[in-house]
Amino acid sequence: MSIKNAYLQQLMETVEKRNAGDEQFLITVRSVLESVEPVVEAHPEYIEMGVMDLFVEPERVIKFRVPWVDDKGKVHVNRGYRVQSNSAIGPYKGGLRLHPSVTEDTVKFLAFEQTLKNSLTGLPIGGGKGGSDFDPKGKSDMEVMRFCQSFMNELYRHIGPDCDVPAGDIGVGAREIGYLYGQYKKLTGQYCGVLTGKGLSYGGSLARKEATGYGLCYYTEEMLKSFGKSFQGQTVVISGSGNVAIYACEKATQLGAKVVAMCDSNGYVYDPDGIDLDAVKLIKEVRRGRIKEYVADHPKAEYHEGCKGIWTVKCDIALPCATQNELDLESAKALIANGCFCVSEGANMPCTMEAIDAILSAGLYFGPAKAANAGGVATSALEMSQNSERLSWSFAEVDAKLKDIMVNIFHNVADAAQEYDFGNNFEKAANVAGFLKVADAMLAQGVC
Ligand code: NDP
Ligand code: 2IT
Repeated sequence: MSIKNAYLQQLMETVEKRNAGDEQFLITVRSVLESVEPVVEAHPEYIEMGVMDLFVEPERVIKFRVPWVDDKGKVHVNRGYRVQSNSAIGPYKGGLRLHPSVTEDTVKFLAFEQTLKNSLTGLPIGGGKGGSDFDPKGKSDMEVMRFCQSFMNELYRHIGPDCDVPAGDIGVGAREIGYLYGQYKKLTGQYCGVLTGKGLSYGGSLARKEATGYGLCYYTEEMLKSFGKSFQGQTVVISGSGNVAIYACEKATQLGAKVVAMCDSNGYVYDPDGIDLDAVKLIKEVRRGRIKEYVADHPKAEYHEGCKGIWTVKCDIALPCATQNELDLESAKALIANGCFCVSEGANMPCTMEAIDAILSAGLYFGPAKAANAGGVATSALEMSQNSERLSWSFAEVDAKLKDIMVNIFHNVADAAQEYDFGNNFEKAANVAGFLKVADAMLAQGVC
Protein backbone atom coordinates (compact mmCIF):
# COMPACT_ATOMS: atom_id res chain seq x y z
CA MET A 1 0.00 0.00 0.00
CA SER A 2 1.21 3.49 -0.71
CA ILE A 3 0.06 7.09 -0.98
CA LYS A 4 -1.13 7.79 -4.55
CA ASN A 5 -2.29 11.40 -4.34
CA ALA A 6 0.59 13.59 -5.56
CA TYR A 7 0.03 16.32 -2.95
CA LEU A 8 -0.08 13.86 -0.07
CA GLN A 9 2.97 12.06 -1.43
CA GLN A 10 4.91 15.32 -1.44
CA LEU A 11 3.63 16.14 2.02
CA MET A 12 4.80 12.75 3.30
CA GLU A 13 8.27 13.47 1.91
CA THR A 14 8.34 16.76 3.83
CA VAL A 15 7.22 14.98 7.00
CA GLU A 16 9.99 12.41 6.47
CA LYS A 17 12.64 15.13 6.12
CA ARG A 18 11.39 17.09 9.13
CA ASN A 19 11.08 14.05 11.37
CA ALA A 20 14.03 11.99 10.19
CA GLY A 21 14.58 9.03 12.49
CA ASP A 22 11.19 9.31 14.21
CA GLU A 23 10.16 5.91 12.93
CA GLN A 24 6.96 5.37 14.83
CA PHE A 25 5.66 8.85 14.04
CA LEU A 26 6.41 8.37 10.34
CA ILE A 27 4.67 4.98 10.23
CA THR A 28 1.62 6.50 11.89
CA VAL A 29 1.43 9.59 9.67
CA ARG A 30 1.86 7.48 6.53
CA SER A 31 -0.88 5.10 7.57
CA VAL A 32 -3.28 7.96 8.32
CA LEU A 33 -2.49 9.81 5.07
CA GLU A 34 -3.09 6.59 3.12
CA SER A 35 -6.44 6.15 4.85
CA VAL A 36 -7.71 9.69 4.34
CA GLU A 37 -6.72 9.89 0.68
CA PRO A 38 -10.29 9.42 -0.64
CA VAL A 39 -11.61 12.02 1.81
CA VAL A 40 -8.99 14.55 0.81
CA GLU A 41 -9.74 13.97 -2.88
CA ALA A 42 -13.42 14.60 -2.19
CA HIS A 43 -12.52 17.79 -0.26
CA PRO A 44 -9.94 19.75 -2.29
CA GLU A 45 -10.42 22.63 0.16
CA TYR A 46 -8.46 20.64 2.76
CA ILE A 47 -5.40 20.93 0.55
CA GLU A 48 -6.11 24.46 -0.69
CA MET A 49 -6.49 25.80 2.85
CA GLY A 50 -3.42 24.00 4.18
CA VAL A 51 -5.37 21.71 6.51
CA MET A 52 -3.23 18.69 5.57
CA ASP A 53 0.04 20.58 6.08
CA LEU A 54 -1.13 21.81 9.47
CA PHE A 55 -2.49 18.43 10.50
CA VAL A 56 0.86 16.60 10.23
CA GLU A 57 2.79 19.21 12.23
CA PRO A 58 2.20 19.19 16.00
CA GLU A 59 1.11 22.60 17.27
CA ARG A 60 3.82 22.48 19.93
CA VAL A 61 6.58 20.11 21.07
CA ILE A 62 7.76 20.86 24.57
CA LYS A 63 10.93 19.20 25.83
CA PHE A 64 12.51 19.82 29.20
CA ARG A 65 14.93 18.41 31.72
CA VAL A 66 13.65 16.77 34.88
CA PRO A 67 16.21 16.70 37.70
CA TRP A 68 15.43 14.72 40.85
CA VAL A 69 17.26 13.31 43.85
CA ASP A 70 17.06 9.62 44.82
CA ASP A 71 16.80 8.25 48.36
CA LYS A 72 20.60 8.09 48.65
CA GLY A 73 21.01 11.76 47.72
CA LYS A 74 22.23 11.08 44.17
CA VAL A 75 21.08 13.50 41.46
CA HIS A 76 19.42 12.13 38.30
CA VAL A 77 18.35 13.97 35.18
CA ASN A 78 15.58 12.65 32.94
CA ARG A 79 13.98 14.16 29.90
CA GLY A 80 10.34 15.26 29.91
CA TYR A 81 8.01 15.88 26.96
CA ARG A 82 4.60 17.23 26.18
CA VAL A 83 3.44 17.24 22.58
CA GLN A 84 0.35 19.35 21.93
CA SER A 85 -0.68 17.94 18.61
CA ASN A 86 -4.01 19.48 17.72
CA SER A 87 -6.53 21.76 19.47
CA ALA A 88 -9.09 22.13 16.68
CA ILE A 89 -11.94 20.49 18.56
CA GLY A 90 -10.99 21.06 22.19
CA PRO A 91 -8.17 21.47 24.71
CA TYR A 92 -5.24 19.10 24.24
CA LYS A 93 -6.00 15.86 26.05
CA GLY A 94 -3.94 12.72 26.49
CA GLY A 95 -1.86 10.74 28.91
CA LEU A 96 1.63 10.92 30.36
CA ARG A 97 3.88 7.88 29.95
CA LEU A 98 6.78 7.08 32.29
CA HIS A 99 8.92 4.35 30.76
CA PRO A 100 12.63 4.14 29.88
CA SER A 101 11.72 3.66 26.20
CA VAL A 102 10.02 7.07 25.90
CA THR A 103 11.52 9.40 23.28
CA GLU A 104 10.24 12.42 21.40
CA ASP A 105 9.17 10.00 18.65
CA THR A 106 7.03 7.98 21.09
CA VAL A 107 5.23 11.03 22.40
CA LYS A 108 4.77 12.58 18.97
CA PHE A 109 3.19 9.47 17.47
CA LEU A 110 0.95 8.95 20.47
CA ALA A 111 -0.20 12.60 20.38
CA PHE A 112 -0.96 12.31 16.66
CA GLU A 113 -3.03 9.15 17.24
CA GLN A 114 -4.72 10.77 20.22
CA THR A 115 -6.10 13.60 18.06
CA LEU A 116 -8.04 11.12 15.93
CA LYS A 117 -9.04 8.95 18.90
CA ASN A 118 -10.37 11.91 20.84
CA SER A 119 -12.36 13.03 17.82
CA LEU A 120 -13.94 9.56 17.60
CA THR A 121 -15.28 9.87 21.15
CA GLY A 122 -17.60 12.64 19.94
CA LEU A 123 -16.48 14.78 22.89
CA PRO A 124 -14.76 18.20 22.68
CA ILE A 125 -11.14 17.19 23.27
CA GLY A 126 -8.02 17.83 21.18
CA GLY A 127 -4.92 15.64 21.08
CA GLY A 128 -1.79 15.67 23.25
CA LYS A 129 0.59 13.27 24.94
CA GLY A 130 3.56 13.54 27.27
CA GLY A 131 5.97 11.58 29.33
CA SER A 132 9.53 10.90 30.30
CA ASP A 133 12.22 8.25 30.06
CA PHE A 134 12.05 7.94 33.87
CA ASP A 135 11.49 4.34 35.00
CA PRO A 136 9.16 4.15 38.02
CA LYS A 137 9.92 0.43 38.43
CA GLY A 138 11.93 -0.28 41.54
CA LYS A 139 11.72 3.33 42.78
CA SER A 140 10.41 4.17 46.24
CA ASP A 141 7.22 6.23 46.65
CA MET A 142 9.35 9.19 47.73
CA GLU A 143 11.52 8.95 44.62
CA VAL A 144 8.45 8.79 42.40
CA MET A 145 7.02 11.78 44.27
CA ARG A 146 10.18 13.85 43.82
CA PHE A 147 10.28 12.99 40.13
CA CYS A 148 6.60 13.91 39.63
CA GLN A 149 7.05 17.20 41.47
CA SER A 150 10.05 18.10 39.34
CA PHE A 151 8.21 17.10 36.15
CA MET A 152 5.31 19.35 37.13
CA ASN A 153 7.66 22.23 38.01
CA GLU A 154 8.12 22.62 34.27
CA LEU A 155 4.88 21.20 32.86
CA TYR A 156 2.52 23.42 34.89
CA ARG A 157 3.13 26.48 32.71
CA HIS A 158 1.92 24.64 29.60
CA ILE A 159 -1.28 23.02 30.90
CA GLY A 160 -4.63 24.06 32.38
CA PRO A 161 -8.26 22.88 32.54
CA ASP A 162 -9.20 24.77 29.34
CA CYS A 163 -5.84 24.39 27.62
CA ASP A 164 -4.24 20.96 28.11
CA VAL A 165 -5.37 18.19 30.46
CA PRO A 166 -2.92 15.29 30.95
CA ALA A 167 -3.83 11.89 32.45
CA GLY A 168 -2.29 8.47 33.00
CA ASP A 169 -0.68 6.02 30.60
CA ILE A 170 2.06 3.39 30.99
CA GLY A 171 3.73 3.90 34.37
CA VAL A 172 1.32 6.64 35.43
CA GLY A 173 -1.58 5.62 37.67
CA ALA A 174 -3.37 7.04 40.69
CA ARG A 175 -0.16 7.47 42.71
CA GLU A 176 1.63 9.55 40.06
CA ILE A 177 -1.47 11.61 39.20
CA GLY A 178 -1.85 12.44 42.90
CA TYR A 179 1.73 13.74 43.20
CA LEU A 180 1.43 15.67 39.93
CA TYR A 181 -1.86 17.22 41.02
CA GLY A 182 -0.53 18.24 44.43
CA GLN A 183 2.41 20.02 42.85
CA TYR A 184 0.24 21.77 40.22
CA LYS A 185 -2.00 23.06 42.99
CA LYS A 186 0.98 24.28 45.01
CA LEU A 187 2.53 26.09 42.05
CA THR A 188 -0.65 27.76 40.76
CA GLY A 189 -2.97 27.95 43.76
CA GLN A 190 -5.68 26.52 41.51
CA TYR A 191 -7.96 23.64 42.48
CA CYS A 192 -9.23 22.65 39.06
CA GLY A 193 -9.67 19.82 36.58
CA VAL A 194 -6.17 20.07 35.13
CA LEU A 195 -5.50 16.33 35.26
CA THR A 196 -7.80 13.34 34.94
CA GLY A 197 -7.55 9.94 36.58
CA LYS A 198 -7.50 11.74 39.92
CA GLY A 199 -8.33 9.97 43.18
CA LEU A 200 -12.02 9.86 44.08
CA SER A 201 -11.48 12.04 47.17
CA TYR A 202 -10.13 14.96 45.14
CA GLY A 203 -12.12 15.25 41.93
CA GLY A 204 -11.65 11.90 40.20
CA SER A 205 -14.48 10.17 38.38
CA LEU A 206 -15.94 6.83 39.32
CA ALA A 207 -15.28 4.28 36.55
CA ARG A 208 -12.24 6.14 35.13
CA LYS A 209 -9.93 3.42 36.46
CA GLU A 210 -12.00 0.73 34.74
CA ALA A 211 -12.84 2.77 31.63
CA THR A 212 -10.23 1.76 29.05
CA GLY A 213 -10.53 -1.97 29.70
CA TYR A 214 -14.32 -1.91 30.05
CA GLY A 215 -14.62 0.34 26.98
CA LEU A 216 -12.46 -2.06 24.96
CA CYS A 217 -14.86 -4.89 25.81
CA TYR A 218 -17.97 -2.79 25.10
CA TYR A 219 -16.54 -1.87 21.69
CA THR A 220 -15.51 -5.46 20.96
CA GLU A 221 -18.86 -6.88 22.12
CA GLU A 222 -20.69 -4.49 19.77
CA MET A 223 -18.40 -5.49 16.90
CA LEU A 224 -18.94 -9.19 17.66
CA LYS A 225 -22.70 -8.61 17.91
CA SER A 226 -22.76 -7.14 14.41
CA PHE A 227 -21.36 -10.48 13.18
CA GLY A 228 -23.75 -12.57 15.29
CA LYS A 229 -21.14 -13.41 17.93
CA SER A 230 -20.31 -12.37 21.52
CA PHE A 231 -17.76 -12.85 24.32
CA GLN A 232 -19.97 -15.56 25.85
CA GLY A 233 -18.08 -18.85 26.03
CA GLN A 234 -14.98 -17.56 24.19
CA THR A 235 -11.39 -18.12 25.25
CA VAL A 236 -9.47 -14.85 25.52
CA VAL A 237 -5.79 -13.93 25.76
CA ILE A 238 -4.90 -10.49 27.12
CA SER A 239 -1.37 -9.12 27.03
CA GLY A 240 -0.18 -6.82 29.79
CA SER A 241 -1.30 -6.85 33.41
CA GLY A 242 -1.58 -3.11 33.99
CA ASN A 243 -4.57 -0.81 34.14
CA VAL A 244 -6.00 -1.59 30.70
CA ALA A 245 -5.37 -5.34 30.82
CA ILE A 246 -6.81 -5.84 34.32
CA TYR A 247 -10.12 -4.14 33.57
CA ALA A 248 -10.38 -5.74 30.13
CA CYS A 249 -10.04 -9.08 31.91
CA GLU A 250 -12.70 -8.09 34.44
CA LYS A 251 -15.27 -7.04 31.81
CA ALA A 252 -14.53 -9.89 29.37
CA THR A 253 -15.08 -12.32 32.25
CA GLN A 254 -18.33 -10.57 33.24
CA LEU A 255 -19.45 -10.92 29.62
CA GLY A 256 -18.99 -14.70 29.82
CA ALA A 257 -15.49 -15.21 28.42
CA LYS A 258 -12.63 -17.18 29.96
CA VAL A 259 -9.35 -15.25 30.03
CA VAL A 260 -6.54 -17.81 30.08
CA ALA A 261 -3.34 -15.75 29.77
CA MET A 262 -1.87 -12.39 30.82
CA CYS A 263 1.70 -11.07 30.88
CA ASP A 264 4.14 -8.36 31.85
CA SER A 265 7.33 -7.33 30.10
CA ASN A 266 9.18 -10.36 31.52
CA GLY A 267 6.84 -13.23 30.69
CA TYR A 268 3.32 -14.63 30.62
CA VAL A 269 1.12 -16.83 32.75
CA TYR A 270 -1.27 -19.40 31.33
CA ASP A 271 -4.06 -20.63 33.57
CA PRO A 272 -6.35 -23.23 31.95
CA ASP A 273 -8.94 -22.64 34.69
CA GLY A 274 -9.21 -18.97 33.77
CA ILE A 275 -7.17 -16.12 35.25
CA ASP A 276 -7.89 -15.41 38.92
CA LEU A 277 -8.14 -11.64 38.59
CA ASP A 278 -8.18 -10.92 42.32
CA ALA A 279 -4.75 -12.53 42.49
CA VAL A 280 -3.49 -10.41 39.56
CA LYS A 281 -4.86 -7.23 41.18
CA LEU A 282 -3.12 -8.10 44.43
CA ILE A 283 0.19 -8.70 42.67
CA LYS A 284 0.09 -5.73 40.30
CA GLU A 285 -2.07 -3.05 41.96
CA VAL A 286 -1.23 -3.64 45.62
CA ARG A 287 2.24 -5.22 45.71
CA ARG A 288 3.56 -3.72 42.43
CA GLY A 289 5.03 -7.18 41.82
CA ARG A 290 5.69 -9.37 38.78
CA ILE A 291 3.19 -11.61 36.99
CA LYS A 292 5.32 -14.70 37.61
CA GLU A 293 4.32 -14.50 41.29
CA TYR A 294 0.87 -15.74 40.14
CA VAL A 295 1.98 -19.37 39.79
CA ALA A 296 3.08 -19.59 43.45
CA ASP A 297 -0.51 -20.19 44.61
CA HIS A 298 -2.09 -21.37 41.32
CA PRO A 299 -0.61 -24.87 40.86
CA LYS A 300 -2.30 -25.50 37.50
CA ALA A 301 -0.94 -22.27 36.02
CA GLU A 302 2.32 -22.09 34.04
CA TYR A 303 4.77 -19.21 33.78
CA HIS A 304 6.81 -18.72 30.60
CA GLU A 305 9.67 -16.25 30.24
CA GLY A 306 9.27 -13.77 27.36
CA CYS A 307 6.05 -11.87 26.76
CA LYS A 308 5.82 -12.54 23.01
CA GLY A 309 5.04 -16.21 23.60
CA ILE A 310 1.60 -15.20 24.84
CA TRP A 311 0.37 -15.04 21.23
CA THR A 312 1.07 -18.76 20.81
CA VAL A 313 -1.61 -19.55 23.41
CA LYS A 314 -4.71 -20.86 21.64
CA CYS A 315 -7.63 -18.45 21.88
CA ASP A 316 -10.74 -17.16 20.12
CA ILE A 317 -10.19 -13.49 20.93
CA ALA A 318 -6.88 -11.63 21.48
CA LEU A 319 -6.78 -8.31 23.31
CA PRO A 320 -3.29 -6.77 23.16
CA CYS A 321 -3.20 -4.35 26.11
CA ALA A 322 0.51 -3.76 26.85
CA THR A 323 2.39 -1.51 24.43
CA GLN A 324 3.13 -0.59 20.80
CA ASN A 325 4.47 -3.20 18.34
CA GLU A 326 3.96 -6.05 20.80
CA LEU A 327 2.07 -8.14 18.23
CA ASP A 328 4.11 -8.60 15.05
CA LEU A 329 3.56 -10.61 11.87
CA GLU A 330 4.84 -13.85 13.38
CA SER A 331 2.51 -13.45 16.36
CA ALA A 332 -0.43 -12.65 14.06
CA LYS A 333 0.30 -15.81 12.07
CA ALA A 334 0.39 -17.87 15.28
CA LEU A 335 -2.98 -16.48 16.38
CA ILE A 336 -4.55 -17.13 12.97
CA ALA A 337 -3.15 -20.68 12.82
CA ASN A 338 -4.67 -21.37 16.25
CA GLY A 339 -8.16 -20.32 15.14
CA CYS A 340 -8.36 -16.86 16.72
CA PHE A 341 -11.18 -14.93 15.04
CA CYS A 342 -10.93 -11.47 16.62
CA VAL A 343 -8.13 -9.08 17.60
CA SER A 344 -9.10 -5.88 19.37
CA GLU A 345 -6.47 -3.37 20.47
CA GLY A 346 -6.47 -2.09 24.06
CA ALA A 347 -2.96 -0.66 23.86
CA ASN A 348 -1.95 2.09 21.43
CA MET A 349 -0.71 0.59 18.14
CA PRO A 350 0.06 -2.84 19.64
CA CYS A 351 -0.14 -4.56 16.23
CA THR A 352 2.52 -3.77 13.66
CA MET A 353 1.26 -2.73 10.22
CA GLU A 354 2.33 -6.13 8.85
CA ALA A 355 0.36 -7.87 11.61
CA ILE A 356 -2.75 -5.79 10.83
CA ASP A 357 -2.47 -6.67 7.13
CA ALA A 358 -2.26 -10.38 7.99
CA ILE A 359 -5.18 -10.15 10.42
CA LEU A 360 -7.38 -8.37 7.87
CA SER A 361 -6.33 -10.63 4.99
CA ALA A 362 -7.27 -13.69 7.05
CA GLY A 363 -10.71 -12.15 7.60
CA LEU A 364 -10.47 -11.75 11.38
CA TYR A 365 -12.58 -9.07 13.08
CA PHE A 366 -10.28 -6.23 14.02
CA GLY A 367 -10.81 -3.44 16.57
CA PRO A 368 -8.31 -0.65 15.85
CA ALA A 369 -6.75 1.02 18.90
CA LYS A 370 -7.93 4.55 18.36
CA ALA A 371 -11.53 3.31 18.32
CA ALA A 372 -11.40 0.32 20.65
CA ASN A 373 -9.39 1.92 23.48
CA ALA A 374 -11.03 5.36 23.37
CA GLY A 375 -13.09 4.60 26.49
CA GLY A 376 -10.32 5.81 28.81
CA VAL A 377 -9.99 9.25 27.34
CA ALA A 378 -13.76 9.50 26.84
CA THR A 379 -14.25 8.92 30.56
CA SER A 380 -11.48 11.45 31.24
CA ALA A 381 -13.63 13.94 29.34
CA LEU A 382 -16.56 12.93 31.56
CA GLU A 383 -14.30 13.62 34.57
CA MET A 384 -13.62 17.08 33.13
CA SER A 385 -17.38 17.70 32.84
CA GLN A 386 -17.92 16.66 36.45
CA ASN A 387 -15.05 18.92 37.59
CA SER A 388 -16.53 21.86 35.67
CA GLU A 389 -19.94 21.47 37.25
CA ARG A 390 -18.44 20.52 40.64
CA LEU A 391 -20.53 17.38 40.85
CA SER A 392 -19.78 13.64 40.95
CA TRP A 393 -21.82 11.18 38.95
CA SER A 394 -22.52 7.62 40.11
CA PHE A 395 -20.56 4.64 38.79
CA ALA A 396 -23.64 3.42 36.94
CA GLU A 397 -24.16 6.79 35.26
CA VAL A 398 -20.55 7.06 34.05
CA ASP A 399 -20.46 3.41 32.99
CA ALA A 400 -23.69 3.80 30.99
CA LYS A 401 -22.32 6.88 29.22
CA LEU A 402 -19.07 5.00 28.50
CA LYS A 403 -20.98 2.10 26.99
CA ASP A 404 -23.05 4.44 24.79
CA ILE A 405 -19.90 6.18 23.59
CA MET A 406 -18.19 2.89 22.66
CA VAL A 407 -21.26 1.57 20.84
CA ASN A 408 -21.49 4.86 18.90
CA ILE A 409 -17.79 4.75 18.01
CA PHE A 410 -18.22 1.25 16.60
CA HIS A 411 -21.15 2.29 14.42
CA ASN A 412 -19.47 5.48 13.21
CA VAL A 413 -16.42 3.45 12.20
CA ALA A 414 -18.58 0.75 10.55
CA ASP A 415 -20.50 3.45 8.64
CA ALA A 416 -17.25 5.03 7.44
CA ALA A 417 -16.03 1.59 6.30
CA GLN A 418 -19.16 1.22 4.22
CA GLU A 419 -19.21 4.78 2.86
CA TYR A 420 -15.59 4.64 1.72
CA ASP A 421 -15.67 1.04 0.57
CA PHE A 422 -12.99 -0.11 3.01
CA GLY A 423 -14.51 -3.59 3.47
CA ASN A 424 -13.32 -5.06 6.78
CA ASN A 425 -10.49 -2.52 7.07
CA PHE A 426 -11.76 -0.76 10.19
CA GLU A 427 -8.26 0.62 10.77
CA LYS A 428 -8.69 2.88 7.74
CA ALA A 429 -12.31 3.59 8.61
CA ALA A 430 -11.38 4.75 12.12
CA ASN A 431 -8.77 7.09 10.68
CA VAL A 432 -11.32 8.62 8.33
CA ALA A 433 -14.10 8.89 10.90
CA GLY A 434 -11.75 10.62 13.35
CA PHE A 435 -10.16 12.84 10.74
CA LEU A 436 -13.30 14.40 9.22
CA LYS A 437 -14.40 16.27 12.34
CA VAL A 438 -10.89 17.58 13.05
CA ALA A 439 -10.36 18.66 9.42
CA ASP A 440 -13.69 20.51 9.28
CA ALA A 441 -12.94 22.31 12.55
CA MET A 442 -9.49 23.28 11.26
CA LEU A 443 -11.00 24.56 8.02
CA ALA A 444 -13.55 26.65 9.92
CA GLN A 445 -10.86 28.17 12.16
CA GLY A 446 -8.58 29.22 9.30
CA VAL A 447 -4.81 29.09 9.01
CA CYS A 448 -3.62 29.28 12.61
P1 NDP B 1 0.31 0.16 32.82
O1 NDP B 1 1.60 0.80 33.11
O2 NDP B 1 -0.75 0.10 33.85
O3 NDP B 1 0.54 -1.34 32.31
C1 NDP B 1 1.36 -1.59 31.22
C2 NDP B 1 1.46 -3.10 31.04
O4 NDP B 1 2.11 -3.38 29.81
C3 NDP B 1 2.29 -3.77 32.13
O5 NDP B 1 1.87 -5.07 32.31
C4 NDP B 1 3.68 -3.73 31.50
O6 NDP B 1 4.58 -4.71 32.01
C5 NDP B 1 3.37 -4.00 30.06
N1 NDP B 1 4.41 -3.39 29.22
C6 NDP B 1 4.77 -2.09 29.18
N2 NDP B 1 5.78 -1.90 28.33
C7 NDP B 1 6.05 -3.11 27.82
C8 NDP B 1 6.97 -3.58 26.88
N3 NDP B 1 7.85 -2.74 26.30
N4 NDP B 1 6.97 -4.90 26.56
C9 NDP B 1 6.09 -5.73 27.15
N5 NDP B 1 5.18 -5.35 28.07
C10 NDP B 1 5.16 -4.06 28.38
O7 NDP B 1 -0.23 0.89 31.50
P2 NDP B 1 -1.69 0.92 30.90
O8 NDP B 1 -2.38 -0.37 31.17
O9 NDP B 1 -2.32 2.17 31.31
O10 NDP B 1 -1.38 1.06 29.33
C11 NDP B 1 -1.25 -0.07 28.47
C12 NDP B 1 -1.45 0.36 27.03
O11 NDP B 1 -2.77 0.93 26.87
C13 NDP B 1 -0.50 1.44 26.52
O12 NDP B 1 -0.28 1.24 25.15
C14 NDP B 1 -1.29 2.74 26.72
O13 NDP B 1 -0.85 3.76 25.86
C15 NDP B 1 -2.68 2.24 26.33
N6 NDP B 1 -3.80 3.02 26.81
C16 NDP B 1 -3.94 3.33 28.14
C17 NDP B 1 -5.06 4.03 28.57
C18 NDP B 1 -5.30 4.31 30.00
O14 NDP B 1 -6.37 4.86 30.31
N7 NDP B 1 -4.43 3.95 30.92
C19 NDP B 1 -6.04 4.53 27.60
C20 NDP B 1 -5.84 4.08 26.25
C21 NDP B 1 -4.75 3.38 25.89
P3 NDP B 1 5.73 -4.28 33.04
O15 NDP B 1 5.02 -4.06 34.33
O16 NDP B 1 6.67 -5.42 33.03
O17 NDP B 1 6.35 -3.03 32.50
O1 2IT C 1 -3.95 6.66 25.32
C1 2IT C 1 -4.89 7.16 25.96
O2 2IT C 1 -5.99 7.40 25.45
C2 2IT C 1 -4.68 7.43 27.39
N1 2IT C 1 -3.62 7.13 27.91
C3 2IT C 1 -5.75 8.10 28.21
C4 2IT C 1 -5.66 9.58 28.03
C5 2IT C 1 -6.59 10.39 28.89
O3 2IT C 1 -6.49 11.62 28.77
O4 2IT C 1 -7.39 9.86 29.66
